[in-house]
Amino acid sequence: MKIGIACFPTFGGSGIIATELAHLLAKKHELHLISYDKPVRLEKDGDVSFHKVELLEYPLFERVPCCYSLALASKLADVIRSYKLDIIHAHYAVPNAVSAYLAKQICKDSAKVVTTLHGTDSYLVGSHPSYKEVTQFSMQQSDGLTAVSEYLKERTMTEFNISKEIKVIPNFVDPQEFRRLKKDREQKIICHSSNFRPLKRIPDIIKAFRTASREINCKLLLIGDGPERPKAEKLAKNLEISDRVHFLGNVKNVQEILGKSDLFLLPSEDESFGLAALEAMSCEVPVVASNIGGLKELITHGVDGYLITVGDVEALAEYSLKTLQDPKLQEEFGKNARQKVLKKYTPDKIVPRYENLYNEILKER
Ligand code: GMT
Repeated sequence: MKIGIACFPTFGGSGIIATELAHLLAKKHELHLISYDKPVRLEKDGDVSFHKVELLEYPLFERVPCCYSLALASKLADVIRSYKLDIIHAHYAVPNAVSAYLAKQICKDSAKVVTTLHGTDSYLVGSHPSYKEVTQFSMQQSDGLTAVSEYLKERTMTEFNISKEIKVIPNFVDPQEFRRLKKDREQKIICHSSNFRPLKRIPDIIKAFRTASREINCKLLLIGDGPERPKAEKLAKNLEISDRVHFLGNVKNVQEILGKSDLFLLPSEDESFGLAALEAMSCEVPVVASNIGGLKELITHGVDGYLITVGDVEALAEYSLKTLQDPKLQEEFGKNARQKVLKKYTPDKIVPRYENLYNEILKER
């Protein structure tokens, strides 16, 4: 098969999954990745051809940033024609699925479109009145539509009134890459990684860490960057724990930190899947997370982590301490987490599901 993947190249989970999927599919198929920049996890001299979407800078577009959707559609059409693609797989509906639809029309239906919804593209950005109509249309027009969790499927069906079947294909992680590493210090490491948006509730993590750090020798590693970071740095300073809270910014090899961590915190308000938690689980790291969305499908309370009510900082601290003060429990949860990953979330379990979907759609052609 000849497959084109359109995604965001940034540190977010959708871009990561799209890029990893491209690499894995490239073992059997011809793969093209189309975006405005090289995605973080795209190997330099790998087997995936990268096609950069060039943007025209024009004064008229300054306050009307419509040019990316159009440039992406043109680039997709160009790649479909030049390489005779069978499938365009759009990760994140806005604008990727919309551009893919346009490209398909330009190329007179010669390639089929699969859209994978990752969460915020559906219920946050996509459901905004300015985008809802066009997002709904692009979902409905996709030849195949997938969501990364049951939660996202249900929510999309309710909010968008979609009649098209949405297949749930969860995210995956490479257990060879994301594994336990040897730690050289006794100090406990609590970890979090995200794009530091308000819905990630970084202040809850910092406050819970302060409580935990009064009882045990630990440090907090915060991976990622985003709008909440300056506020979070200020909070750590005000709480006088700056010496133990480390802001690492965007990190390329996140597995090197996760592999040595003892606990992962994800107290988000919303999370369609929680890829960051899955990566931690693969490294045998127990997760304390909110009892919401895709996290409820991923984590089993009292087996491989704990689930708390959103905003319950006390419970976040309590469960963190409970895990870290009991090495046996920490190890048991970590092992259970890894087992779950191996059973349900490895590439060999997930990638064929996308291939089957492509094949089903192409059969109808
Ligand atoms: O968390 C974000 O805001 C980034 C966003 C993205 O597009 O990368 O993440 C979404 O997709 C990830 C990959 O499928 C999921 O693991 C995240 O749960 C989801 N984020 C939200 O639903 C908030």
